[in-house]
Amino acid sequence: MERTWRWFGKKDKITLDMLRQIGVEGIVTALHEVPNGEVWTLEAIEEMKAYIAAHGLRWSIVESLPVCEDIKYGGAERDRLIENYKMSLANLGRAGVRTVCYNFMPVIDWIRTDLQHPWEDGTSSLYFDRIRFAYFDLCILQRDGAEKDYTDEELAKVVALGETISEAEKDELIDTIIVKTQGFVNGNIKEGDKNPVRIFKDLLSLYADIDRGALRENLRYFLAAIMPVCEAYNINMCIHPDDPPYQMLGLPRIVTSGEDIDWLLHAVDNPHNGLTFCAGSLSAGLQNDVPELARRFAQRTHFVHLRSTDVLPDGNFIEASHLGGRAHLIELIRIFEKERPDVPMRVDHGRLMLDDAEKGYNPGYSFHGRMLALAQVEGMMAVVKDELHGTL
Ligand code: DNO
Repeated sequence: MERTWRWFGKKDKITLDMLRQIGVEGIVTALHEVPNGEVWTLEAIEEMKAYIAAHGLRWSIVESLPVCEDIKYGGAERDRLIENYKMSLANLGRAGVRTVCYNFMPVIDWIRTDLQHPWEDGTSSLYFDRIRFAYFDLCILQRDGAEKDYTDEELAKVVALGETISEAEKDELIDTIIVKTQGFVNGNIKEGDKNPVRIFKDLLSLYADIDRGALRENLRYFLAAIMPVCEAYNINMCIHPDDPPYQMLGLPRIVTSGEDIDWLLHAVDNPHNGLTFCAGSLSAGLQNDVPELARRFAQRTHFVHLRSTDVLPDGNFIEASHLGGRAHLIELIRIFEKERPDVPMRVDHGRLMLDDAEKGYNPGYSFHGRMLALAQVEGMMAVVKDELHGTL
């Protein structure tokens, strides 16, 4: 597998020179400064590509070319925005950047409640706490019908939390769930936006009439519309699974399981319609046997995210070590090294360790934590390659 790294552009505190030193071959990035829905120009793409090449690296993957909400819920602007998306894809193709990661999660991309959940060894990781999330849903958003999504026991715990949570903790929860984890991935809400809860509730209301079936049809419509451009420019689209892979906030989520992936790959049965195999996201759903999914979908996987989670008995989940957890990365590496030896892979998320916490990196995207994970993954890759080809 190609060793890639998610880099957030020239403003990233982690420089391309640093990445060369740690064995990165390919860069995963986006034109983060272009507002969602606007066309990525050929000039801007070529400028980014040349900057990366000047540092001895290549631009391997776009993560992400964001899909606007209008396309997801089928709003009035859908066709115009799809035309813009096609123009961006064509420009990427002209520049020779041919793998594009995107997601089709309504309103909110990945969801976590804690950015610095402490580990015993002094490091910290991302975390999802179901009761704190339920508190956000029930007591901060005050979403209609939210109680139906939680058990009586969970509702009682939310009431108990309400008695102790401080205003600062409430603000932090809002900031984590809908601002800090979203802004930097070109989400709907950015740092500094006034009244994020209001914006968020307005966004949720766009999906009042959209169920899983309707969202699937909108994904099919989008993919069918862009496939001719993907064929013309040999671009592989790779959809990112929902993180975590289950229904939340009354929103439909449609990339949660083998059945969902099977549906979307068949709905538009074209090799350019493929998958980002995000092992971490898939592993957070107990319905998923991650190596089994890798075996099933390796041929339509164009990009791999190596990360793992542990799901705890109360429905919480924690980002595990890359050497542990439900994703079983060593088995995934065996599968992909055999089936798709050239597929790009990036380590996904890392713990905060050493001086990472002081640097203000984007949540999940620490330097030392990811570097440690990359070293672990490289070690596993070397062993697997030796098993397969006796190359060492
Ligand atoms: C979070 C990321 C996601 C991912 C998008 C892809 O860490 O894995 O934000 O980049 O969902 O579109």
